[in-house]
Amino acid sequence: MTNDCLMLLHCGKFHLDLSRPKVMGIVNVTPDSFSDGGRHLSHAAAIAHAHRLIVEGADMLDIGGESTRPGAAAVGEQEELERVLPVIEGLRDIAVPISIDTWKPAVMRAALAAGASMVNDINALQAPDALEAVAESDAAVCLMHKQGNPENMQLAPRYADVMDEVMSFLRLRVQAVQAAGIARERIAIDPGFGFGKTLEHNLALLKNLRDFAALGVPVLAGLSRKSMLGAITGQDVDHRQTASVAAALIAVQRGAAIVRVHDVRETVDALKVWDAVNSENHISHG
Ligand code: 9MG
Repeated sequence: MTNDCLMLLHCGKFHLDLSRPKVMGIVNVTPDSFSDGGRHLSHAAAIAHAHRLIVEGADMLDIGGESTRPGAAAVGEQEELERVLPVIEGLRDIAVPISIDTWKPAVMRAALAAGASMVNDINALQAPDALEAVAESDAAVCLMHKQGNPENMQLAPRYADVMDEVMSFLRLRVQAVQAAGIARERIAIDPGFGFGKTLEHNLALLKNLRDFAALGVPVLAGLSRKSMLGAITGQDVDHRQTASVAAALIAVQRGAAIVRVHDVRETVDALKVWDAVNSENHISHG
């Protein structure tokens, strides 16, 4: 599938060609993800899961040690480091970029030193010292919009105009990040589906996702298994795979360059079908 943004994303030694959409596989290293008791087993399970996602076709991995679900409490820096670092170190030699999902500068620095080449920050590098932590590396960064924090963000999301506010926020953050010395080729943006948004807000963002591409940097969309899909389908979180694949396809159709997903194999297959229909080099019938 050719996407209309002919862009590269520079993630350390990796230069991702985004003329075709990329699939970012989610590896959560939180107690509820690999709840097998001991820490060593959790790390081994997370590493095995990451390898499985690569076999299934993930173009990159997003590793996180702090849950960002609505209502989730923050974890301490040391705890987060103990969760994610052994996993990143265990994946150091894989052939796809590793993104670290964190808003904490100390975790960013340690993860980048351990082999990560992208920072996925739900706080858009607004924490003190976060800009510097990424600027002193050659890593890429994803700047996400949110209203509030995971603990309180779904209590009463409110916008005068959700598109206008999210676009303005991301425009300003791209400017701030560039001013800190991070080149445009290292920046992606994300409207932050479900982060301080009602179903109506999320639908408005998805309908108008293409407008974000006008900011001139790749758009990442994370819709996988989110409660907006539960609200639409009536399915609980364990039965939102079909809705998640549909949402990823819609996001790509509307200009997303990267989709962040749990169900890599299914998303990759769906994108292959889409690509076969949309690519210029159709299979000919002889
Ligand atoms: C960590 N995380 C959870 N949901 C996310 C989303 O939608 N986008 C990004 N960038 N990160 C997310």
